[in-house]
Amino acid sequence: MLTLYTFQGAHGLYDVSPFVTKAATWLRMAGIEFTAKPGNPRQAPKGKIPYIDHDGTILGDSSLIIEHCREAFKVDLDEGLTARDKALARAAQSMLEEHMYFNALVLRWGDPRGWAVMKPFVMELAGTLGVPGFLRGLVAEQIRKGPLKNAWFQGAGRHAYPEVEHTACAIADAVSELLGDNQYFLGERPRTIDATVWAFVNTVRVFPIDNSVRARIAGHKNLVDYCARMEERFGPKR
Ligand SMILES: N[C@@H](CCC(=O)N[C@@H](CS)C(=O)NCC(=O)O)C(=O)O
Repeated sequence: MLTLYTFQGAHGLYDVSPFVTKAATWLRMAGIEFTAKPGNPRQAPKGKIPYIDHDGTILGDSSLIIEHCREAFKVDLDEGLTARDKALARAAQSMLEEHMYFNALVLRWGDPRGWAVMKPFVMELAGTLGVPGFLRGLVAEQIRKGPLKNAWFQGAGRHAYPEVEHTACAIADAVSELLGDNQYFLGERPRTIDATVWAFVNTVRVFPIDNSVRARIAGHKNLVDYCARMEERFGPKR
């Protein structure tokens, strides 16, 4: 039995965390049945979500989860890829997970336009954890410090918001260029990298923050069509 520990959906997204969406999408792509349950970073093996419990094996990190499941369930979505395609997938993964992610973090948790959307969500989450109404605003501000600290140490958090948007737009342009006319990121077949590309692009595309990054993605027809294609075929459901 496989349990995926997640955050929570919002605004039509399967999960507000692109890493959770990536893992859940890959499991769907691989045809592996799983149950999704709310996770707790304090109980996660690496202090982060997602993590899994697979017949008693507890494992954190979306990429390690995918590697584990690939072996355990004998599914290889990347069969026959060239070394160059694998390298391209690795580059795209790093660009989205280690760079775009932190820019999106700043635009969600730091930029007032993002925080206006995030704060009610975090307050509601605090409510589900039993925090009384009058304290939820304070608790949300406290929780906000965590992601902002992470973004500060990574570096994105030290830039002005327009600079962060500029970088995130450049990444969106790069993904669009690399996708080109392909149906999926590396061609006509969905591969592991599509779980990452779709999760990160679609999360920024859908999360309702009024900034230039969303507008930039919306202006790339190939990205919009790709997101719709992935959603229809592999979008995980709660
Ligand atoms: N490399 C990890 C990153 C996971 C990650 O950053 N998760 C965030 C949510 S998007 C998290 O759990 N943050 C909680 C925290 O840092 O306390 C993966 O691929 O799963």
